[in-house]
Amino acid sequence: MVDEQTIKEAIKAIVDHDEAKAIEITKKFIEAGNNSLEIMTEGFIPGIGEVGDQFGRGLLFLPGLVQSADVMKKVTALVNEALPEKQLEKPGVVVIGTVKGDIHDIGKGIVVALLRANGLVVHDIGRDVDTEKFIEEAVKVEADVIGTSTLLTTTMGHQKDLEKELKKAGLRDKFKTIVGGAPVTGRWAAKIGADAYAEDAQDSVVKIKELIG
Ligand code: B1M
Repeated sequence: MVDEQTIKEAIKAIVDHDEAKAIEITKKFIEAGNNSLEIMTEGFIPGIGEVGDQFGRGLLFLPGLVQSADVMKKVTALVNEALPEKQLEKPGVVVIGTVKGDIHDIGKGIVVALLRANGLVVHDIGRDVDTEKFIEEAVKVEADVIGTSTLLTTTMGHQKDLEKELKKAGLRDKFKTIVGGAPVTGRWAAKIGADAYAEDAQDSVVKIKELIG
């Protein structure tokens, strides 16, 4: 449980791209023995959401967005490092990346960290990733699940391309697929034929465990 004051300060630190303050809040929160993910979901994610709203309404320009994103990356690294780890007897293998044309990777980074913390073996192949690369990597590491993230409406179509390319290669039954990202919905997942949709990092752990059985 994060107190109101800390939530307000965390949101402000991201909006003001105040790196020192954001790091101070994160360290204090973690050192007090709290679950690091709480400050992320209750403070920093709403903070970057506010930045995105301001950008979308033309109240903030790209340099401001970039600076807030940089602070977000720093605190995400601290939060991810502090996640407690679980061991699984037979861990599932997941290949994950952000689709071609999209460089947003903060949310994917949180998903990756939480999956690893829950004992899954995760191959993070980065951002701006070609559809072919997802398939190549999944075959190479004998993945159970391929996960694609996208934040742009203009790049969502690459999640559909993956389904098509898997079918074309005769590999659709070999892997389960999961899609996520701010513009993605369960309806979109069903429409393109993905096996699952996850709303956030916690949901991705639940859904991937269900997929792996
Ligand atoms: Co950009 N951006 N951005 N941006 N950016 C958005 C997405 C936007 C909505 C802002 C806006 O206009 N209001 C808008 C997209 C509009 C649209 O497509 N409809 C936008 C735009 C337009 C752009 C540029 C085109 C701007 C420009 O250059 N003119 C450009 C695109 C560059 C490109 O990709 N080719 C751009 C660039 C950037 C930065 C580089 C400055 C930076 C990204 C830095 C980085 O990621 N390394 C950035 C940021 C930070 C944002 C916003 C503000 C925040 C995104 C974020 O990190 N959210 C965003 C506005 C917003 O989302 N409100 C915006 C926090 C993160 C924890 O949430 O990523 O949703 P999210 O991840 C969640 C869930 O979605 C889910 O779990 C995560 C954790 O809870 N999830 C998954 C995500 N992936 C998953 C995968 C799964 C399962 C769950 O399974 C596989």
